[in-house]
Amino acid sequence: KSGKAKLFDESNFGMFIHWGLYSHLGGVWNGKTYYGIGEWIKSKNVASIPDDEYMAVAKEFNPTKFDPKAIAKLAKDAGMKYIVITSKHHEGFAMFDSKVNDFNIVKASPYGRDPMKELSAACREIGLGFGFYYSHNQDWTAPGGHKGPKVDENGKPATFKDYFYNKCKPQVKEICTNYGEIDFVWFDTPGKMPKEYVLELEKMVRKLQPNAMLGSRIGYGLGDYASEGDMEVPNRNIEGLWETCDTNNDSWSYAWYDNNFKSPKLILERLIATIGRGGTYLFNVGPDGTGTIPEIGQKFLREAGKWIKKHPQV
Ligand code: JFZ
Repeated sequence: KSGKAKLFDESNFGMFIHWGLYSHLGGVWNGKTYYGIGEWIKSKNVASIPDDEYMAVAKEFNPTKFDPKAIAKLAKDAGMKYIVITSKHHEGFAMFDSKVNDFNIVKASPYGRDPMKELSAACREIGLGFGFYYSHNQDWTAPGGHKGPKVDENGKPATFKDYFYNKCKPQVKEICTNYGEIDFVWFDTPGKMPKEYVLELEKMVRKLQPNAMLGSRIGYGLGDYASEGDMEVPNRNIEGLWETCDTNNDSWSYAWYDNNFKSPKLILERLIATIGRGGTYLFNVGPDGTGTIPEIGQKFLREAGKWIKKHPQV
């Protein structure tokens, strides 16, 4: 394999990072714990948090312990070849410096810095690939976003088209412009997003980042590789380039109660089963609201990495 598929096809092990305002909540709202996947806490079926209250969480979000170099080093020590991180999850909060929408880490949080600038630089420096997750269809706080408010700040009806041109497309442009060359754009949950918009995104990403790989979750079969079901290792061989994403415990994002960390042995078993079937294993960690990855998860990854390094590539 050559060209852009090279990193993906020959690397086979990457770090996925879910990190956002939900990481600060860690599975708790108003003193009550909500079990399940932490990044969904706002949704109707979980804590059903009103938009204004959820958006106000940004004022408390100050991840001063976030250490991009240490995270890049951890991925490297684990034997991983790249990092894919949530630039914006369904909650709608941009974890990067966005000029087109104020609900972002630089403008709306006391942290006031762009952690993605530093993480992308740290990856490049240490020789890792880098890419962004972006929730293109679901946006729970943007007027017109899928499962978002139906009216804007002035009470005027907002459509998906409004969301798409005011926030989604310009933000995808930002992540494809301001962080140098990136290796992945990982869209998610396309649902019933109209095809015309998905095509527009695809066209723009291909133009701005011709070497970036797009996963199949952009929708309409447009990706460069298949992203198979979450949190499982497919039990059969699959044709073509494919990935499975899995997480280090039971939630994608940090949740205080989630201590079910996969042992080094289990990480290696799942990695080998995936690679043995021709796939790539994208393994997720969830930093907490301070920016720290739970210590036990770090330890297990390093131990798995030690074993991998005993078997160097030739
Ligand atoms: C999505 C997100 O809703 C979730 O929060 C997380 O980010 C995960 C990686 O992706 O959830 C999905 C998407 C697709 C499937 C399952 C869960 N799927 O295809 O089986």
